[in-house]
Amino acid sequence: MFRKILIANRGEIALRIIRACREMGIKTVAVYSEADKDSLHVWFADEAICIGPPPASESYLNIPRIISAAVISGADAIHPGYGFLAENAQFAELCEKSGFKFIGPKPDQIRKMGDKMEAKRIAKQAGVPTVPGSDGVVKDIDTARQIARQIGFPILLKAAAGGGGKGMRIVESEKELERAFEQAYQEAKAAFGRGDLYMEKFLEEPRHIEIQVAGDQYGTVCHLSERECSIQRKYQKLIEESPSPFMTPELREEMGNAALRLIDAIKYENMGTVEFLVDRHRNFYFIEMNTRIQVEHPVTEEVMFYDLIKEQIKIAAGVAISGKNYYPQRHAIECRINAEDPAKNFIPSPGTIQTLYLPGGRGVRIDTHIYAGYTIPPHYDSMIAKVITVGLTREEAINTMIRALEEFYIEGIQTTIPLHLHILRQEAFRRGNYNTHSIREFMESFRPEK
Ligand code: MV4
Repeated sequence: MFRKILIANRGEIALRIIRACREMGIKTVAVYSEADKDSLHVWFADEAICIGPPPASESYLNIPRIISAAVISGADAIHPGYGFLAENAQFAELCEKSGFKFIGPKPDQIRKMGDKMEAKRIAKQAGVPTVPGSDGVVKDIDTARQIARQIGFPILLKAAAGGGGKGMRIVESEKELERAFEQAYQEAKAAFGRGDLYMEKFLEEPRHIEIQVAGDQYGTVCHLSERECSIQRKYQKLIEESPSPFMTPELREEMGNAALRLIDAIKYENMGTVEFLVDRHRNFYFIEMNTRIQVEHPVTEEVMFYDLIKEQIKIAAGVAISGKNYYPQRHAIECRINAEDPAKNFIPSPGTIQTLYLPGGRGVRIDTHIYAGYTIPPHYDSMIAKVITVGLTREEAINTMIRALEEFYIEGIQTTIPLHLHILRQEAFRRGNYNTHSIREFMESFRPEK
């Protein structure tokens, strides 16, 4: 097992990893930017090293500084968390070349799944259903027109280098195609340095359901069932839950096996997530794979009684997994609390937390790095806490969540808590009758008091 792990991240996920390490008897090294000197991850780690000024490009994304911190501290492994360098193949490569175990997949596995078209090609070859569309890059507008005629409108243009919704464009008819193609290409080129586009049939009102997977260094794979993440705004997830209210035992078996075929095809080693869109007829289609631990991993932990971070560390250290799949035994929901003002179009609301009461009691888990007196810096992601509730039934988990969010008391900044409460009280949500478009309706009836 590792003796000392450097955590190349900040905020709640850095804390989450530090806590797992402490329980495993592994020493921890925090890295932090000048803006994070009063952060809890700095306090809770055994050692902490300042790696630069507030902008992420000069600190949490600065590879030479992080590797230097690992050298100085004598760490034997690096955990990237999520975001920042978690899916940077070059970073993973450099960690290993510098003698540190990267707690994540092999660089070529990150690379393959990072290229969304390549990922889709591998999935298709492994017998995983994919959305009908182009086979690879759509080279020019004539090819685009030809494929669109085959699959039918509406179609979706996606950036090969994209992911997470960036650089996507819906095209309703042939007369819009040429302009959309040009715009999407330029946008992708500006955002990712690569304009390549691929095309898919646009699915109407799909659900976003993802399968948690794990693979070890000996080729053994398993899945840990699904999370439903259909409640998203601007491709940022707001609420996640497990099991999905739309799931059936048969669909879970099929989607789980499909996810395993994909990771088996690349001999994936690490925790990972295979994302699918599911239509109203329960047809499912692979869209992308995330080769990291995810923000919403706690909902899986709470329904399985399985510590995903500890298991991830063990896999990196060469421990074998059993190969048996896991199924939800309870129901869990997560609400992501952001320091944003939902009354002012979600404008970020950094600042000092004057007063704080965090909810507790039965069935409530809070993953957060905030405390009374803490100043939220403006430089990073606005997520400040995750509230996870668990119950024997979905209804119980929802009712506990409402109770917990009503108890959550925070002064000094604005948060997305009022929006969460509004969504949790919607009849459609309570019935489990929602999809990736439902957020629009929920927002329309949302009247934040001011
Ligand atoms: C789609 C789609 C409909 N049809 N692909 C958005 C983020 C990226 N991961 C994939 N996304 C979508 N791809 C086809 N062929 C609709 C979405 C989509 C979406 C997906 C998941 C969660 C929320 C979403 C909100 C709008 C659109």
